[in-house]
Amino acid sequence: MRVLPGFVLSFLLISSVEPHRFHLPNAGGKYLTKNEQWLDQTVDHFSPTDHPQFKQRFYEFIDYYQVGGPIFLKICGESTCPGIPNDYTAVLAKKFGAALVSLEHRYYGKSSPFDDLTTHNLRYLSSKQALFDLAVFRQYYQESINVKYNLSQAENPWFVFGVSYSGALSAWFRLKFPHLTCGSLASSAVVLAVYNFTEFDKQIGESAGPECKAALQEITELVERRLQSDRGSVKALFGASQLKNDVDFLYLLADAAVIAFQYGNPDVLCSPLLDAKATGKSLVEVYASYVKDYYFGTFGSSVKSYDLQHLKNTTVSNESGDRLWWFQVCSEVAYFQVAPSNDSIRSSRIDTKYHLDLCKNVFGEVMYPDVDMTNLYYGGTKIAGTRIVFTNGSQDPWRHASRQISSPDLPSYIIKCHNCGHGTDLRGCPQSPLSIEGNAENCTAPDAVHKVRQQVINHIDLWLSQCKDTGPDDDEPDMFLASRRMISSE
Ligand SMILES: *[C@@H]1O[C@H](CO)[C@@H](O)[C@H](O)[C@H]1NC(C)=O
Ligand SMILES: *[C@@H]1O[C@H](CO)[C@@H](O)[C@H](O)[C@H]1NC(C)=O
Ligand SMILES: *[C@@H]1O[C@H](CO)[C@@H](O)[C@H](O)[C@H]1NC(C)=O
Ligand SMILES: *[C@@H]1O[C@H](CO)[C@@H](O)[C@H](O)[C@H]1NC(C)=O
Ligand SMILES: *[C@@H]1O[C@H](CO)[C@@H](O)[C@H](O)[C@H]1NC(C)=O
Ligand SMILES: *[C@@H]1O[C@H](CO)[C@@H](O)[C@H](O)[C@H]1NC(C)=O
Ligand SMILES: CC(=O)N[C@H]1CO[C@H](CO)[C@@H](O)[C@@H]1O
Repeated sequence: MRVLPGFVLSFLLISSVEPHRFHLPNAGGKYLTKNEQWLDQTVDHFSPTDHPQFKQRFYEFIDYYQVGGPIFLKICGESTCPGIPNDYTAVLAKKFGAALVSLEHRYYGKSSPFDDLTTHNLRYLSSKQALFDLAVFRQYYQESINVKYNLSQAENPWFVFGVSYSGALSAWFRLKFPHLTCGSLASSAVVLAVYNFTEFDKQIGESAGPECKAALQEITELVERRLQSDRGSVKALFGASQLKNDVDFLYLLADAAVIAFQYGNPDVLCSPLLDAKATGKSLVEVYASYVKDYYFGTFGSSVKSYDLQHLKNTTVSNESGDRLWWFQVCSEVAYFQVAPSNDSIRSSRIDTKYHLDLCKNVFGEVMYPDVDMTNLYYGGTKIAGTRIVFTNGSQDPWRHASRQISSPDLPSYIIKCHNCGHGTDLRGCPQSPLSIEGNAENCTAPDAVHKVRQQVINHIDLWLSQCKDTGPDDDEPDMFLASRRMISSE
């Protein structure tokens, strides 16, 4: 998943759209607020001597807030953060009488510490710095809401939320700063850094089912063959002539199939392919129509995201997210979506070396994602935090980088249905077009979504109420009463 900075489509705003980034469909203009506020943030939290600052963007929405109630921090991940969308987190905020706040991730959107994104300037782009940003913001905002309500030293109960990479940040925030939040929702949270992420392709095969999978494999073979004989025409057929490197092109083709399953539209892809098989139409041509109409059209991805020239561009723009996320991939988390050695859907030319070469090419120096250090720092699937609720969608290829097992302190739920993908608990299905408030009526098993949502609500309710008893500071004013029960029961 390349997951996200924003471009406007006529009816849908997608924040960044390739599957090697987790591209999450965006809110399409339905925001509770887009009113930017700014925080002076430290560029390097780990330097003992040097403390330059940059401006980091955040948003607040307090219409649902009942004084003394909880503060919900919705973590923004690897994309521009244009505001606070009126999504399912907002539904929860209303239910709990919570203030909603959201901080843009450093470097993305308008929160870049540097004017130029050279490799050297990206040295402060990491999840570790981002978590520290969240901690600083949490303290800053607590003070500012105290001032607003003329309270001193008050501590509201906080809860953090995130999906995908920001879901991992949500879990990691609770792990590393347990005194700053009562709990965390980690939706489709990729907490395990994986070097050769072959399970990703395998899950696509399982989500597709045997016939659609076989059709996709046949397409890969046919395209590979045509790349040998007539490279130019097959790229042109997909509108991707600008990609000089054949494997970049094959990567685009793999991603295009992934998003159908990742975001809950399997039939948009598989129905026409199975029909082509049955009626003898050209599979490659039918796939090319899908890529152009759906992946580039409806979904809003672009060929550019796969173009090395674009990834090398160091100018700060609304399209910098591709480069920034690759930097995090190449340095910290990998998730290299390499072809499994057997029964792969994607081309076997998409291998480990392809990814390492891309990193070297784009950033101009040898980079090696130190996944062992990342997992050592956070614990991977053995994360030893408490009060974190994990959710996964059954069809989502990313779920294999999420937590595997459930325990009382770290409950984990899987939502099973034909179109349950990435972040389904918060976003519903399908996610393109997205029903911004996360309506689940078009999930093939709405009850599966409702059940997990109810569990999530129960955990939030319980953990907010327990927060005061176990909080670090017994002298706090008794501000937690409002959070002991939800404001409304549905
Ligand atoms: C970036 O901004 C330009 C100019 O404002 C706009 O035309 C373009 O669609 C935007 N692209 C994205 C990806 O948001
Ligand atoms: C704030 O609280 C102080 C002390 O309780 C009080 O004197 C003051 O009038 C309050 N100010 C506002 C704006 O409510
Ligand atoms: C990843 O795959 C490559 C190529 O198959 C192999 O050489 C390497 O040892 C693998 N690395 C890990 C950490 O699995
Ligand atoms: C780099 O990106 C900027 C902003 O999108 C654009 O104006 C510029 O032309 C790009 N440079 C190259 C060499 O493509
Ligand atoms: C390779 O995949 C096929 C199809 O799933 C399976 O039947 C076969 O056993 C696999 N071979 C190996 C060596 O894993
Ligand atoms: C569910 O699907 C129907 C038919 O496509 C559509 O009209 C309706 O708007 C969808 N509902 C939601 C909440 O997306
Ligand atoms: C609780 C639960 O079902 N978690 C699932 C999350 O995804 C992983 C990977 O598929 C499963 O192994 C877990 O069972």
